[in-house]
Amino acid sequence: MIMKRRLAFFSILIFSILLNSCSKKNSADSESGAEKDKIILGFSQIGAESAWRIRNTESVKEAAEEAGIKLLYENAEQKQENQIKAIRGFIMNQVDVIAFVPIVQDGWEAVLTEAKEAGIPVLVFDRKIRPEFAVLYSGYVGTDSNAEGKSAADFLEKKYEGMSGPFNILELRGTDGSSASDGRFEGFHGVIDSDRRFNVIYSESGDFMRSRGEEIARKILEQNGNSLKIGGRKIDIIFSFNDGMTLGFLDELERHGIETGREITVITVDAQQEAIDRFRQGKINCVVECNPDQGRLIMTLAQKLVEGKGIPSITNISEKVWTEFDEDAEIAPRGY
Ligand code: GYE
Repeated sequence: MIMKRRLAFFSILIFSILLNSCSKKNSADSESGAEKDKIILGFSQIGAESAWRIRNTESVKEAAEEAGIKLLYENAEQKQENQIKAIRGFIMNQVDVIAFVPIVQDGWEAVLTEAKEAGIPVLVFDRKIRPEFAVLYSGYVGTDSNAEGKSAADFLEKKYEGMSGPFNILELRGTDGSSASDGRFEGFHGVIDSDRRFNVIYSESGDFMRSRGEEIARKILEQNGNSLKIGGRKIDIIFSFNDGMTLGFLDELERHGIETGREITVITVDAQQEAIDRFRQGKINCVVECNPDQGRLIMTLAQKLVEGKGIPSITNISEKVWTEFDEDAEIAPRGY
């Protein structure tokens, strides 16, 4: 498809050169000239697994338009092999710069080596790859997943301060092997594992998907006589690694008349509008923000790379945390 677009672009170019040689220069010609001078950014997105991701993609498209950058966009539909194919396509088409969201941390060495050999700078965007491959790309831009997990644990330490426990935790992980999920896991466990009051008694991956959050809740309720228990033990805390899974899980609990926010503490990550609304209703106790609006940053860094300038090896987006302790805090409308 990219090849076709590239071919189409060259055909238009050749056509306009021919036209130019037999007629006076007109506005169509100068337009194709401007097109030709644009920076071409190949962007491989992982898919549309969550509302967060959909907003993230929009943000990149909007920012490219605004910056006058030509975007070659590929949606990998949650498959790493599609991402590798897309990146190879970008290399073949000799784009000026590549940005991609690595669905998981492993498996990028070969394709990134090819990009490096072709002299095309690469931005690793939103999710990280293994640190040992840092020489293969120009920089990382995105969220700090470790810090997000730690914020969730810090909230628990504050909320349960002075209480003896034990407190049973149900954990909903995102895509295993992704830095977004693994980072949140490490940040969270780095704090709670050394506090004996907290026990994670159930952990499952819902792949960051709302439908999976709902499915997991349904399964647990079915197996435990319609109450939120695991093997007879009551769940006190739900930590879900993204809003999509949280909302799916809470929808299912609500259908069974199970309320959250008082007896059951809920922590979620992302801060999409629906999660903020439930936070306002007292059904979610802590929202750790993960900001999807990273498009402009990508364009600024892409432009620098094309100009041959250096960029920082890590650029983190600033993020907030809202908890029941500051429930009156102003939260700007989220827009997604
Ligand atoms: O939290 C989630 C998603 O990679 C940080 O991916 C991102 C995560 C985000 O689909 O909703």
